Amino acid sequence: MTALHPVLAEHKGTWVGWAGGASETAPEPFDLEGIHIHPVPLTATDLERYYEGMSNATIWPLYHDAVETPVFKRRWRESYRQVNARFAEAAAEVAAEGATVWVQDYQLQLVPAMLRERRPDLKIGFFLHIPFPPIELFMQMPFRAEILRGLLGADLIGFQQRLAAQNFVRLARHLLGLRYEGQVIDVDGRPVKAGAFPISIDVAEMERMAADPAVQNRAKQIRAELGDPKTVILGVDRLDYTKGIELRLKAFRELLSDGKLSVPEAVMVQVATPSRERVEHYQTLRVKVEREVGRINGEFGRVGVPAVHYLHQSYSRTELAALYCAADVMMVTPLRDGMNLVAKEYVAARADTGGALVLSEFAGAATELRQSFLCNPHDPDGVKEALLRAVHVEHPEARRRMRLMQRHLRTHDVGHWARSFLNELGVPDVEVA
Ligand code: GDG
Repeated sequence: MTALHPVLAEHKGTWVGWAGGASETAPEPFDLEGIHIHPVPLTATDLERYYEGMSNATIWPLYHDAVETPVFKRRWRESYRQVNARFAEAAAEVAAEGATVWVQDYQLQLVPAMLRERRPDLKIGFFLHIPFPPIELFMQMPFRAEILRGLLGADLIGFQQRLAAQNFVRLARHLLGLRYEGQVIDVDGRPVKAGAFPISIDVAEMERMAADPAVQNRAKQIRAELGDPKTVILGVDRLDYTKGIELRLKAFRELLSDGKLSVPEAVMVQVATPSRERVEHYQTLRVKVEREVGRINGEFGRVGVPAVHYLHQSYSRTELAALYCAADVMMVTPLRDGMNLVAKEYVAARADTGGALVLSEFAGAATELRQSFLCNPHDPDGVKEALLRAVHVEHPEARRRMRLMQRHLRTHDVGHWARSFLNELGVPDVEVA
């Protein structure tokens, strides 16, 4: 939603989305910050089966290289169908004749086909924010053909990466025997296009926020509160097992233990925003991360001087911007990530052209942010080496890298993402679901 807000406001679109919380009925539609909101309710059972179950314990891990074992349960599947039908119904109800509906993400993969059936007059786009797995992995999905047919209800299916789009067209041939030419699949005579549309951020907004004197002062204050260390290393993620938080902590611990880094010259700040707390994988992860933080602080901290400042909390956007400005090294080390907006936010926030980004090759952002310190998150020594290079990079070299990445982002912001997708869909005016 954060990424789509400027797009929706600009196009005066209607947002058909979860009302938040558990309830049988949704509030009446309303307007908020230039956007028309049409809430859809989810009951407590939907939350458990559709959202926490099918979406976040089956599809999420399966599409992220099965870095955690996907859980398959039949009753979750039925709930996924029901909720997708509810969203399709709501979109069919609010969309004007011939309108465009843009369906977002893995929780709604059946919606394009359901919507096409109800409203063949609509133009339908779908964007997947997370990776799309290779055929071998996707084939584990119990109702795989139904999901694929659901997606194929769209006119245009957008992915973060070219490879994901390729996985998809190959899968359509493999599973349903559909023919394709380039990225266009022939679905019973109807062309369905797959393509890569790497998402981005509101770059100008982040630059403005980071330049705000209040944010700059807060950044200085954060550094002072940390004891004015030489090097502040930062991580900002939802507490999710795909984000590689543990491996990053381990790299830091080993560098302290090797004597390559020391406290208090170097400190680490890890913001781990609470996420999906009722899903078991996430509960286990929290225990592991907190154990590692405890271990590092136990071994390398002193009274009043922790080595890792661990914050299992949510922050305001301005506080995040201040943290970005305060950090010498940003660590973004996912095992697999569709894009990773934090990496882009950090680069955009560093208009002072300081700072260094350590970035996993397995984040979609790595395709674009080539001047970061890239690493393979599966190789602990590689991660340590990238972190050390980022810590010791000379200032002119750091500035050169940052500037090149900033130049790229200024022309590839979230507006560019939305326009590219919608242009490809052939739309001047849009409704976004
Ligand atoms: C999915 C895909 C893809 C984080 N903590 C706080 C907070 N955040 C904001 C960040 C950033 C966003 O949340 C996280 O975006 P990411 O891209 O890093 O990761 P996912 O949540 O996994 O997003 C991902 C994305 O969709 C978009 O397509 O890039 O690959 O997994 O904007 O700044 N925001 C606030 N307080 C926090 O504590 N306000």
